Amino acid sequence: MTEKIGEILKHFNISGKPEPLGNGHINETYLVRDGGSYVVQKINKNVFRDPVAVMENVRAVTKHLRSKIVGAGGDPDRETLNFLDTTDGLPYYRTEYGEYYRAYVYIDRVKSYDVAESPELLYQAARAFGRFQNMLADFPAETLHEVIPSFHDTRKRFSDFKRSVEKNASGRAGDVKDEIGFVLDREGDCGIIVDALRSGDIPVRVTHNDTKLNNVLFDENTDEGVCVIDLDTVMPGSLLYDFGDALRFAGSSGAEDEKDLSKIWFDLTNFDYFTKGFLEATPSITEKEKELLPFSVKLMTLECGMRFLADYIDGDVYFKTAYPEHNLVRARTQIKLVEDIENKLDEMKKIVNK
Ligand code: ADP
Ligand code: GN1
Ligand code: MG
Repeated sequence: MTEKIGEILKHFNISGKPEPLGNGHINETYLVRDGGSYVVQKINKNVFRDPVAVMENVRAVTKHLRSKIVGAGGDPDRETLNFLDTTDGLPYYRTEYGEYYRAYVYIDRVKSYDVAESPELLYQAARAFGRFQNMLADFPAETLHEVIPSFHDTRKRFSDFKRSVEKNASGRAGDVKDEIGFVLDREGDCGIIVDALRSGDIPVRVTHNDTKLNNVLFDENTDEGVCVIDLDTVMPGSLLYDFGDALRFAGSSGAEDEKDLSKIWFDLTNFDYFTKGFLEATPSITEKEKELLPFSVKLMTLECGMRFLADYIDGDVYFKTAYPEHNLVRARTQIKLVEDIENKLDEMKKIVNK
């Protein structure tokens, strides 16, 4: 059971007709134009088991970002999210059915992209994500809740994947043997970043952890990266998660759910522009992190591919899908990208060292 969205708005003291917004895979997102414009989101409770903890993280992070933006002479109403309290003074509204909603100010005159339309856009995205990480460099990591435990622990993702295949809840595993084999052949890669974090070879940082291109808003006129959004997964992590995951998505020649695999490859020009923007914005990057940049793109793409494939085999219980094969189509683009990245790792290393 859910409450009508119109009822929800009252608790944030806003009114208007909600329209669906964006192409996120997790939350239900609406744009509401009132006197001002607002984004209202229903938090996905299947993904975020503790929405109160999510909101504590997000509020603390945006407060920190706000003070950094003000300190740098920026515009805090545009460069970070600004959440509304409910009429009860809470950062979320809980319905009688136990669903959680939140609202924040819609940032106007921006664009959001689901595919990289130009290398310059990637340069801008990289600067925005790099800046974001930099602004959180002195955020007290220990105060953040781990809202999705082991989110980018690829070794754990691999064992979850194997469990999904064994369980075969949807009965689909038999139809995707080649894809399953592709993932299983790469078990050896899965521990490399988590082990480097555990041994202290690379530092733990506060990271975004979901650096999809459509989680940056770009200025409508200048295409500059204005604001990093979708802050639910901000947690302690590795710089490599943000770098790799961003290029998994934006380094691709096509959409994440492109059905024609002949249109999917890993674009080295995109990689070049993103790497340039990211390195410029993250002066504290260590030599070891730099060395692992190309590999991180492969690993984060493999991780996402195994998550899509596992969800297909589980029966589409995690990611939003628009049609029955959607998760499989997504898994196949990721697999195609991993194959291509494997062939391009040497060129990617040269670009990083340039
Ligand atoms: P999800 O977790 O489902 O990905 P997001 O918070 O990323 O949810 O929101 C989904 C999409 O809504 C974004 O990718 C973006 O396109 C759009 N969006 C969200 N907030 C804003 C905003 N303040 N201004 C403009 N577009 C937004
Ligand atoms: C989800 O929420 P969204 O659409 O920005 C997912 C990411 C995946 C991505 C794949 C909390 O991101 O981890 O990489 O889909 N977010 C969560 O497109 O699981
Ligand atoms: Mg998103």
